[in-house]
Amino acid sequence: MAVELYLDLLSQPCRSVLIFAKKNNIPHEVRNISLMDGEQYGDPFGKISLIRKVPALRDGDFTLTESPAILLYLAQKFQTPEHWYPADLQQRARIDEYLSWQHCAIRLHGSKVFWLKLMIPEVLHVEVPKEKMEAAVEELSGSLKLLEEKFLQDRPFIAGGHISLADLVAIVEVMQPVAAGLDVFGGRPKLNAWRDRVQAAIGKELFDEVHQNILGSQERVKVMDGSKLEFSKAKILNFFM
Ligand SMILES: N[C@@H](CCC(=O)N[C@@H](CS)C(=O)NCC(=O)O)C(=O)O
Repeated sequence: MAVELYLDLLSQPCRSVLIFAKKNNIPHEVRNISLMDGEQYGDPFGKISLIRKVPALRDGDFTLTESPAILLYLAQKFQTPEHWYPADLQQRARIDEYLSWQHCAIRLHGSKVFWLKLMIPEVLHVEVPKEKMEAAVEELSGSLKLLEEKFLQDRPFIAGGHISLADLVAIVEVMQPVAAGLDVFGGRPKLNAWRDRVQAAIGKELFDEVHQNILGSQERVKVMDGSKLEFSKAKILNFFM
C-alpha cells in the first residue's frame, strides 16, 4: 500500500521527504497542503497532524510528523540502500548528530534569510531594517561554516564517502536562502563541491524537479496576493523580526 505524504514543496523538509521517496522508488501518493492558502489549519489536515506542519505521513492508520522521523521510518520500512542510514554505529551517530543540530542552525537561519530577504518585504510589504538583514546573513554564515568545518571536514559527504539522510536534509535547507537570491556558494568552494556531489547522487533531474517551485520564488512574489498571508502575518513577523 502506498504511503500518503502531505507536502508543500515550498517547505524544505517536504522536499527532502519527496526526494527520498522518489529516489528510492517508495510507493507514495502526494497530498498537497498549500501553506500559502493556510490549508495546514483546515479540518482535513487536523486529522493527520495536530502540529499542523508539513511534512506529514499517513501509512494506513499510522500517522507521523517531523521530517527526520519520517525519513527514518521510510528508510527502515522500505529497507532503502545502506548508505542513507548505515548500520555502522559511528556513521549512524554522525547522521543523528547532524539531524539533531540542524533544526536550530541551518534550518532556522536559512529560513530567516528567506523570509527577511524576500517574503516579508515583497509579500507582506513590511520593511526589514538593514542591520536585521545583515545579522541574519551573519548567523547563516556561522551555520554554513560549521557545516563545512565540523560536519564535512575533508569528507565528500557528512557521514563519509556516500550520500546519507544528513546530506539530503542539509541540501534542501541550504537551497532556501538561495531561492531568495542569496549567493551562499560563492566564496565557499568546499560547500560548492559538496552541493555538486549531492546533486549528482540525487540525480540532477530529480533535484531540479523538486526545487523548481521554490527556486521560482523571486518571480512568484511579484504576483502573489499578500492578503492571503494575513492569517499568519503576525506570527511570521513575531518569529523572524
Ligand atoms: N521540525 C519539522 C518542521 C516542520 C515545519 O516547520 N514545517 C513548516 C514548513 S517548512 C510548516 O508546515 N509551517 C506551517 C506553519 O507553521 O503554519 C520537520 O522537520 O518536519
